[in-house]
Amino acid sequence: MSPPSGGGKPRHETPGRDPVALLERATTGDRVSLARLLSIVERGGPASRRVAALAYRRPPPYTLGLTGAPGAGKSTLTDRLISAARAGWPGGDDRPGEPLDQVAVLAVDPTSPYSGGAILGDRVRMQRHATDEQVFIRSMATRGHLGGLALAVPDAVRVLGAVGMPVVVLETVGVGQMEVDVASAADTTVVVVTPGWGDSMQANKAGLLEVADLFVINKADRPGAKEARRDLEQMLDLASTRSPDDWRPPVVETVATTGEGVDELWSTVAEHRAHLQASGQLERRRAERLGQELRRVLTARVLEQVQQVSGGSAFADAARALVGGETDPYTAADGLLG
Ligand SMILES: Nc1nc2c(ncn2[C@@H]2O[C@H](COP(=O)(O)OP(=O)(O)OP(=O)(O)O)[C@@H](O)[C@H]2O)c(=O)[nH]1
Ligand SMILES: [Mg+2]
Repeated sequence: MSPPSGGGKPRHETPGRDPVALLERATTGDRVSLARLLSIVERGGPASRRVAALAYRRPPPYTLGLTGAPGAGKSTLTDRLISAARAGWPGGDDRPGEPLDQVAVLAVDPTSPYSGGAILGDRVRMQRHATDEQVFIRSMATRGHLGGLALAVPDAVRVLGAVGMPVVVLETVGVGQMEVDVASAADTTVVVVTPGWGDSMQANKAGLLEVADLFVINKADRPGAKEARRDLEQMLDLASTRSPDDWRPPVVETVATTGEGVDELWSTVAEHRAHLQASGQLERRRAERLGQELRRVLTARVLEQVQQVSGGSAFADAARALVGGETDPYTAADGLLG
């Protein structure tokens, strides 16, 4: 599954649009094919269904979600995490200390219409890895099909896994419901806050507390880190009474700009991963997420059907019959769906 590392990589001729051929080429390290597969998934429609049909039959990658308010330092932190991740999982793993072949980053911005790797800031902030053949960075935004990002992101993650990426870092901006949905598509969800009034409170209000497996107080070089930690620990004290899980989200302080605390963050992520594996929760969570995904696809399909039906002549007839007092909306709906 691993692509050839280093130089001497054969230059691939422009791949076509056939998902099977694209996936094959992407698996051997062809980034153009991988980018094309992700574009297909992002656009949605029949072609993306063919890609999903292949990707979901291969194992998923380990997904690390990073979410938090705009400017919290997620990209700077991701850049540092890439270096830590490339050194491998620290201990406890089947391949302890062995370098990870590849790392993929999916930067998701639900508030931006730009996409396809066009988020310049992310590129600049992860610049150190721009020339690393084994690091793949891609941005995704709202543009896309019915159901949007909530469908496209898990598909993209599966494509990255299908081509052999062992770890995918999912960076999501913001604090809304969509972000919570995307963040919770990860195996380990990291909520990034910064010192300063109300930031950790906002994480609580936005429902991020519910999905956080661990908290990072980034920009710990600024005043207020202690207070932020105290706020978070207090919220966790209250939350832990209702949590059936025996995992209390740790709070890690980092300075992403210098890399301080990043090794601790990475080893805490590894601890959480080991906890999920040992307790059988990894399988349970993934099964739950797949069920949720299936519900989303069903909802999107039913909505499509409603749009189709309500645009047809049978609908116009039924509406006229309603006006004429010849039927009722329930009987009419039964007729249209039948
Ligand atoms: N002082 C300080 N500044 C930081 C730290 N981490 C990041 N920054 C700065 O904060 C700014 C935002 O960093 P980004 O990494 O782009 O933050 P982000 O969360 O990815 O931002 P969006 O993707 O726009 O939501 C940059 O100017 C960083 O240099 C830190 O630990 N300390
Ligand atoms: Mg960013």
